[in-house]
Amino acid sequence: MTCIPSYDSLDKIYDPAALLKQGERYNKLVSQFENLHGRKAEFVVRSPGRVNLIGEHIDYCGFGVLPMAIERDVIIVGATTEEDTQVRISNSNASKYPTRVFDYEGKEKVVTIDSSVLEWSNYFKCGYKGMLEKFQLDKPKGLFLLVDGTVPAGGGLSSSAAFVCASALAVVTANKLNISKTELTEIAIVAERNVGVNSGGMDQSASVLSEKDFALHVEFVPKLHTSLVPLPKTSPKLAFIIANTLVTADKFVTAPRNYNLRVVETHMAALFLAKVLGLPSVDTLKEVYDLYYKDSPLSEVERFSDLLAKAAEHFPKDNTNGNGYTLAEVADMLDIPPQQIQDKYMTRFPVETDYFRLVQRTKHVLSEASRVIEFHKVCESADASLKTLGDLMNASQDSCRDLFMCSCPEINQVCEIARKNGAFGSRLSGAGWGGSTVHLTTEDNVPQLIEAIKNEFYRKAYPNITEEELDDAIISTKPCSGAAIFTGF
Ligand code: NG1
Repeated sequence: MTCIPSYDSLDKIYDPAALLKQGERYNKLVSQFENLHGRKAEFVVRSPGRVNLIGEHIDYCGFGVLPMAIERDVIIVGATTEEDTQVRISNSNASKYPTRVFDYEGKEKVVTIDSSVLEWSNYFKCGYKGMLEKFQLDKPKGLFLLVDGTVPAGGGLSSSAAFVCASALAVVTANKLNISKTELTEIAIVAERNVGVNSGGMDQSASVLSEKDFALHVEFVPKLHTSLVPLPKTSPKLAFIIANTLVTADKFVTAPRNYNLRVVETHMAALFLAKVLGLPSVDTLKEVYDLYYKDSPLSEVERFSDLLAKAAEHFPKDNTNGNGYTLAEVADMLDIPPQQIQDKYMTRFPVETDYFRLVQRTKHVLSEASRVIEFHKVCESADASLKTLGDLMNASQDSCRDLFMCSCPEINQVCEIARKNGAFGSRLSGAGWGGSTVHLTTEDNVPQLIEAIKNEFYRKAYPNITEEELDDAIISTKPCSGAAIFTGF
């Protein structure tokens, strides 16, 4: 069993260039904790955000994705008490995230999470509930906690997963429980759904299972499996830039029209394809792919092209000029009463729409899953070409924009500027509809690319933006290590 690593020095976690700043941050937090809670800190845990290099909106369809952990993270400093089972949780940004206190509600319930409100401590509760449901403790330790996050909220870099994973790890550490990295990840994936978003598993996997200097190929079927992906050793060295559009993509608020709707559309597409291809009823497009090509001599990528062609052949023409199918039409296509579709797919996570765009979503998911496989192959080949990787990223962005409709004008604009200024590939990263973009370039081009995006995008879109805000919005990043316990304080 691979346990969560414990590090006594920050250089096992961060890049040398970041050590001074991170050292100051940790010291400040520990003393802030002691002032706030009037007791010594007993543990410090961290879990990072991630940038997704390729494979967008396909994790919940069961297909593999290729993210990497970044330096931005969530740190939790904590201490325990045997006297009660209360959790007292504060945030270093107290004006935005006020202190909350709640109590353990017993083995069955653990804690109530009201997913109808946007409440920062809900993300902690997800990790807390997930862990205590697993371990069924009679009396978990009372907790004093201080949280500090540097992953921008709603920025497409998985601030929520970083927080849920760090929270789960804090609960494990405080109660001296034993858990593997994979178990922690699996629990965090399910636990995060308690806030009301039907999320996939990419973010929690990247946050927990990443390792310094590698990207991560994450597969979900038949079970969670990750492999470290070396990034090409080019000269000049490859570099990634992350540019946050500063358009806040609040997945929680827009879920019924965006995220959760896409999840439902891809389930419907899977049901339809399974039906017309003579397969048993399934939930995901990955199941369709696996079942249909079980004994096929075709290569993985050929299977995707073949399935795309089959989909084009079988989906009926819609009556809405390409806007998609109504619920009644979908029900007809699936031969299932509309109410049954509502009950199964739209009750726990409600959706709001008149049309379901199954053709476009299927095209995106299958072509994107194929691009992930190609990207992975290129990274592992001896003569990996940044141009080929960049082309795949650009194709992913086009597909997100046109077929999955999860881009936005600001993302499109930043990608165009970047491509004109030496990015091999540029795309949105994460759920989209705002948030961050990721750009592949080489180290020598980083300053020029950052300057171009600052001038042509940020200073125009946000004329009052300060230099400090700019430096926070656009960063060069390297693959960082995953969740860890820090003992060197
Ligand atoms: P964000 O919102 O960027 O953290 C979300 C999902 C992922 C994945 C991407 C789209 C959560 C926690 N994460 O990422 O699982 O589906 O969208 O590829 O919901």
